[in-house]
Amino acid sequence: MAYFLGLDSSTQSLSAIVIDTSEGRVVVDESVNFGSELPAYDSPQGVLPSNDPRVRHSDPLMWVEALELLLTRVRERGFNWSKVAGISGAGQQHGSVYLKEPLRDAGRFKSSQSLVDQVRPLLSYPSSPMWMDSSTGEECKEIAAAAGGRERVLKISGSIPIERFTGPQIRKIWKTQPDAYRQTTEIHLVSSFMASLLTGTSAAIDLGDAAGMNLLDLGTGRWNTTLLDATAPGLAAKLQPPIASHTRVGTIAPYFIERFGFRPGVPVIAFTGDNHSSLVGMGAISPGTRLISLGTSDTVFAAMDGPRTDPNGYGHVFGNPAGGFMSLICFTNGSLAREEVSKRFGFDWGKFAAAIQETPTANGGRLLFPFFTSETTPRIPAGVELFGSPDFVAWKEPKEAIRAVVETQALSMRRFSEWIGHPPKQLVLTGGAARNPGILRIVADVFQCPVRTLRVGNASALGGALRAAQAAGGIAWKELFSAFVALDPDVNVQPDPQARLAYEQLARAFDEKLNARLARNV
Ligand code: XUL
Repeated sequence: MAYFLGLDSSTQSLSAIVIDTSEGRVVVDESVNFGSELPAYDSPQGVLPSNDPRVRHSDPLMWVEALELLLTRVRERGFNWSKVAGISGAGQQHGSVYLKEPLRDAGRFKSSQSLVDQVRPLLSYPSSPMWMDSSTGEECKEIAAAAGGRERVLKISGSIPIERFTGPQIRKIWKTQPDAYRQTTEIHLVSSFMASLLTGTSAAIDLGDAAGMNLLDLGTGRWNTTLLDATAPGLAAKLQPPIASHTRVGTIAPYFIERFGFRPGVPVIAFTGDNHSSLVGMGAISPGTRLISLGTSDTVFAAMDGPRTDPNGYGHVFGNPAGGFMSLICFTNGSLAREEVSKRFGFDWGKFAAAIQETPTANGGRLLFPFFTSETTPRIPAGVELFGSPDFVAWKEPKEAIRAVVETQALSMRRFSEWIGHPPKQLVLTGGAARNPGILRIVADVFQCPVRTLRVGNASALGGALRAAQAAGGIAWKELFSAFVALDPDVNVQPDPQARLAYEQLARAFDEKLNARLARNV
């Protein structure tokens, strides 16, 4: 059999891609949107409402229900799940799920009942702190102090203590929900939780995603005792040892065989983080290509030849699921900010694209700090600011505001990715916004670097399918990439040398204003 399934449990949706490796074709490409299709979870953008703007949690049962809905839908559209020979996938990074008991018996989920009803009683804490959460500033300080300082945590784990990372989030649960913490026997990331559902048994966290927890020793690939102790008591017992990303974590559980017609014995390969999976789905597992994913968050990432860390503490080093390391910088206000500005003017994506076409390079010096929610790079509380003409500042120049948000985001990506080293020779973009030619032009001109996109849009779900084909099907990366990862021949945006000067000036203004804002927040 030559069919492999990749899943991507991201912030706003769950997606599935099935590849047919004998024909080199994508045969299923389907998504469930949490906000519009599962309104009962009250999470229009995949996140539960909260009175505190720093607190961001999701309902893990929403992900469970989305899985059932997605598998049902694909089957109803005529695909036969018995064709699938291997499964892997990805989850949004950092989010954690708290279970009362580890899953040991693959047969415990009965196909006569819904999966949601069977998972609900297993949760020791009803919601999952997720990557948009920025409420753990105190916990980060405490962890740094207990572990010998931020620099030491950076050296061990590849990142200073970061609010959204799982370790600080676990510490907060321990401090604020001691009963729930005590009842928890196993903590999962979104990735290992999804894999555990599919196998019916607890899947370990993979080394790639584990690096986003502030708990892993990047050098040894083991949980670090100093960091575990600095985070919460008894934590080691609640985490299985991390595993290499190509590990087979089990086979498909009877529940899915009986309910959806999967073949018994189909291997499930460890799930990883969504950015890690995109690295694979973009065919960039070796150093050389700089990638930008324009999703709910925007991320800039690349495979690395060694674990170099960001001296400013914004960037991260994660495990590369194909071995070695990857760098990553995450900008929380990605699509989130683009959507907010569009909503403000009632613009759809067509009008958004036109606005960029109808406004000039560097926008007469206008800038829009798009921090609709607190930002992680740079670390800054929520607060939107506009700089430019009085009308612009008063939100009376819609087209200019659209261009300004995209230009400011691109300038920020350039400034905060410099530590990766070697200016990129080419940028490959993915994510919904990468279909917008105006955004591609701005990125090419700001970075003064050619910009390409890929033919298959959902790089993270594709990465899951490719990882399944490599690990379960024994197919070489090279073969998989040449069949499935093609640059779009119609998109090759060369930088305009004349834009260089305009953007150098705008970059100086951006740096000045951002430094002033950062100084205010100290
Ligand atoms: C990366 C990060 C986000 C999430 C969302 O560190 O927090 O990119 O993975 O998808």
